[in-house]
Amino acid sequence: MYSAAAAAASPPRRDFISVTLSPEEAVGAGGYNNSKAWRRRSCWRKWKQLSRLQRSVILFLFAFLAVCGVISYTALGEPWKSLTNKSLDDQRTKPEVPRLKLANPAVLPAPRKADANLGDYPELPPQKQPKMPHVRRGPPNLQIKAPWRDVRLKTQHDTSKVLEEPVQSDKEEKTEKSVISWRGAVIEPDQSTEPPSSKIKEPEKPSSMEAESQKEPGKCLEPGAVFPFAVPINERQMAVIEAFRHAWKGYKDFAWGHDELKPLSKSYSEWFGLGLTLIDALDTMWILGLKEEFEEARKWVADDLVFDKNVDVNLFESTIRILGGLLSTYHLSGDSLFLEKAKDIGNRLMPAFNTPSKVPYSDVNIGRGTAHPPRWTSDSTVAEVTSIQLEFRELSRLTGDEKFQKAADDVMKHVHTLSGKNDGLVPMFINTNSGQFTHLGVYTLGARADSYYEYLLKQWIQGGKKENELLEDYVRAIEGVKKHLLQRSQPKKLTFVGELAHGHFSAKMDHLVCFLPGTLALGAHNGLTADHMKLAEALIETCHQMYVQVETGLSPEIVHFNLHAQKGHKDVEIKPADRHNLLRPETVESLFYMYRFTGEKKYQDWGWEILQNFNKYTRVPTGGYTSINNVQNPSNPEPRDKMESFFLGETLKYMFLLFSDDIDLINLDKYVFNTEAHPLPIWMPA
Ligand code: DMJ
Repeated sequence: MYSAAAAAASPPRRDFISVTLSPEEAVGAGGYNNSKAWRRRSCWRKWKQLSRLQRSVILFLFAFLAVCGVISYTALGEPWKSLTNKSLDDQRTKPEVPRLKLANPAVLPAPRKADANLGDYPELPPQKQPKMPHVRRGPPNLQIKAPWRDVRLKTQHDTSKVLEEPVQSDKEEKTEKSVISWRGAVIEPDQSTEPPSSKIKEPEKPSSMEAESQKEPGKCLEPGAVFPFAVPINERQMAVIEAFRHAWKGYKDFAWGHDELKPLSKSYSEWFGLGLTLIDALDTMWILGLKEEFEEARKWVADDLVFDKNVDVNLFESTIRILGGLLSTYHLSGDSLFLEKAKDIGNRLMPAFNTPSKVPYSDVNIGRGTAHPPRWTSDSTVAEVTSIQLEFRELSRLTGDEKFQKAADDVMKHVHTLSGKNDGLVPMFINTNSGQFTHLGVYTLGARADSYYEYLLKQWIQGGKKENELLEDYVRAIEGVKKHLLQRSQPKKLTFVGELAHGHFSAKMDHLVCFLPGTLALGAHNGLTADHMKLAEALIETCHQMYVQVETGLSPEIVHFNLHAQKGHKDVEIKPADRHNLLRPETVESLFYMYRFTGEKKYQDWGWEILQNFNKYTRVPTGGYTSINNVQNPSNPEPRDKMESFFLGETLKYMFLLFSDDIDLINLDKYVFNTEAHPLPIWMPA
């Protein structure tokens, strides 16, 4: 959802007037004289020497600072009240938690979504992995024994581009320390929020639909049960399983229990310190039928996953990856361990909603129960606060505790009423104090806004298509996209979704926008008009072209489309800062929906090409796949040494489902995928 490259693009122009005092002026012509009267006269003389413009600017600056001071004093009033002696003591005495390194706030005043992981965050220096007893080195075991499906993988011919020398591990940075703070003020949890240990009601019995689905093949099976695929898996699915096992081998060997694998330096990086890749991958292993791997991972969750940690997590990222991953794994496996863990993290995330507006803060300390926005702003990202609802609503349904759903639904109801939209399109930021949109006038379907649109439709589907406001907002927004953001490129006349900034159209499209064809197709499948499907077909062709028009056959993070035909120019142009590929899933995700709903084989073929190219340019022989820096250079794609958790959580899962001809393998009339590809059940009418 977040693109640091996008955020870093076009830093604001900084105008300033410099006032230079020469050394002579500074000490006075007659040498140094420190008397008060002299200093007063000297200052006055310097002031008089300034031009009228310089004096006006200085006076204006003073006036501006004074006004800012008054405003922030007012705005900070509430949080400052919560600054207690105890929390200050904590600040002084307790060890502080590592925090994300801040981008230069003066240049990038907005909150960052950390998922881009573009090297801005402190990473632990590569460490020698303690040898885990269960770590299996050597060739992966390619055979899965009964009672699970017997997957005998032909060893895929490794066409990998050899990613020869391990790159230098990222610059080692000392982690910046901080206590949970908002501009220096410690924010205490609202007393009304239940502490993590609060008693939660017994899980609800599975809904009638779940009960029904448990009788069916491939649905909500008991752990350890055979996963009976109605349709035998095919060669392409086997290739996905092989890719998954290769990625998993790297994770197991070098990053077990840590957030992300660094496959080249054979180490890992921590973001939240919660085994992110492992949790994100749980339901993929279940769906792919990798029982052995699943059981090992389950054991880690049971024995080692602890949320009682003094660590800041991003509300959105931990909701979609951790809470979403645990909930879907609970549904697929029926194993209550995952529901217990889901309740635990869900409770620990709740302090984020304790804001004046109820629009949640971006960050929560899950050990302390405190929450805060980024240090340099009280804004949250619109996509982040509106893309946590599927998970919190499902948690309420399962636990019978409505507080999760209420907090999440309140945000949507509030956003529904807000002004500042443009034909249903929303700005990218929202203020947690006022609850109003900020940075008005900029509209994108990419970073910081994308999954707002996705979750409007998906919540409506999850809730049984009854919540009309969600549908209205979704349909209006798609009309807004058509009216303001659609254009056609040259020479191929590809339909693409650009961006609008204060009335100016930009032909820029993030790869993230490639979720949209899939979402449009899902809407059409659920009864929305046929023109949504037509648009989906046009846009998935465009996303496909974002791969095939590039030298490696892999899409960059961002493209710019040519609006005018120029000899020798393709539709897609790539700026040097945008030519990385993070193994993102969005195009494969949309290909999956398109194939499910149309049955057109070309979508499978397009996905197959992408898998081949991931194998060719991003596969690391010793295990794992890596993000790359340059999709335009097949002879050196410049590996980045990072395997994002969504490669296992999303990309490979959608690949496997795309190549399947079994519509009951996560039936889209029974499950809705969260934005991290974790399937959650659609609620049946009571
Ligand atoms: C994932 O974390 C989610 O799909 C999110 O919605 C967008 N960013 C990444 C994948 O690109």
